[in-house]
Formats: sequence, C-alpha cells, structure tokens
Amino acid sequence: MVEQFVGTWKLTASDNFDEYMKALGVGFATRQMGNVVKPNLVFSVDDAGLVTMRSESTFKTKEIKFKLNEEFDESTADDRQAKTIITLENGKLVQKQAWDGKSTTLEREIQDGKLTAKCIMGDVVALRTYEREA
Ligand code: ACD
Repeated sequence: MVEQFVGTWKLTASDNFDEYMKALGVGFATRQMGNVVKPNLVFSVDDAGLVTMRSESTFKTKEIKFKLNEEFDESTADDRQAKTIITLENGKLVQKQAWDGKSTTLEREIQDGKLTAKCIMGDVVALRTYEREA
C-alpha cells in the first residue's frame, strides 16, 4: 500500500551516496551539495490514486506526481531528463529511471518505522534512511 509512505520524512543517514552520484555521472559541484544536504521527503496521495512525492531542501526542491505503473517524464535533482515508471512490489516502491540508454532504480520501503531508499546504479548501491518528522 502506498498509504504507508504518506507523511513527512527527514533524512537521517546516507551511505555511499557519493559513489552513487559518481556512477550517475553527477559533477563535482552538485555532488558536494548532494553529500551535505538533508532533504525532507513528503508523500501524499489523492482520491484518484495520484501520488505526489516531493523532496525539499535548501539546495533544491523537486516534486513528481505519478500513478503507479504509468510512465512519466521526470527531471531529476541532477538534471537528468528521464522516462520514469514507479511500481509497488511487495510493499516496496520501485522507481525505474531511464535516460541516454542508461537506467537506475530507487527502491523505497518502510522498515522498523523508517523509510529506506536504496539507490542502485549497476553494481553501485547507496542506502539513505529517512525518519518520520516528529
Ligand atoms: C533520495 C535519493 C534521491 C536521489 C536523486 C538524485 C540523485 C542524484 C543527484 C543528487 C544531487 C543532489 C541532490 C541530492 C539530494 C537533494 C534532493 C533534493 C531534490 C531531490 O531519495 O534520497
């Protein structure tokens, strides 16, 4: 159920994210920002099943609106123009982005009340942990 993600989450831990950004091809200056910024992640869902996922930070705020299983155009925080599709697999929200013949997957799930985002690019995996805002 996508409802379990609804609410406001704040980043509390980030592991190997620099390597993930390098694998994406993100340049130095943007990586410096990516490494220090602690975004809030805000999920909501409306009656029609339209999901809004917003990543808010002092560096950049990005919002996507999507329906599960329906491809859409996404402009990412590091300015990739991707074709994205998000599915729900065993409670895991799986976001697949494709651009320039490449692809990456972001898997978000709730574990022990925390939201984890596993960022996968080839054999590089980063793990980011979010906790509910008090
Ligand atoms: C997450 C991971 C989201 C990963 C998104 C893009 C990765 C590539 C580069 C990011 C560079 C800088 C910004 C990093 C975080 C700021 C987020 C603000 C807007 C999205 O979901 O944790």
